[in-house]
Amino acid sequence: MSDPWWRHAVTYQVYVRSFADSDGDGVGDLPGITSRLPYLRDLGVDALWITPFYTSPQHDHGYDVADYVDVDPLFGTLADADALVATAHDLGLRVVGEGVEDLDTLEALRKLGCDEVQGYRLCPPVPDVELRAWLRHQVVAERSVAR
Ligand SMILES: [Ca+2]
Repeated sequence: MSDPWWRHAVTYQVYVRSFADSDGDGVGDLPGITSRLPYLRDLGVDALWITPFYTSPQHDHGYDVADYVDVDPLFGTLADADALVATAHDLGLRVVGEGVEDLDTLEALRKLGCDEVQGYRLCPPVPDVELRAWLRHQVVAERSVAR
């Protein structure tokens, strides 16, 4: 069985709206994140997990997406997203894109160069009973490895 990179990575989740504001409008944005990537790398971060930055009416702080394949002007442009991913990779950081609700989003995040993607389309929430069973299985597996 393969051992994926993210199993051992320090992953920093960035909430775009609040992380870093590059233009002084009071809202964090993609260029703001890009400007702080060296700082995150110096902290020992291996990967950046970026919350949704797609076009949205912003009733739910960007999670109410109107267009999964474009950047909300509040957060920047597609060119800003390209620059963020390219800069992250230049610094040796991996990028996780969030909000894969359909195949168009998956393709758009892959085109940007995201190393991993996450979202309901790929991994819908697990029912409580299944999650408890999975956690029990993990604990048993860890105990048997420790012996
Ligand atoms: Ca801003």
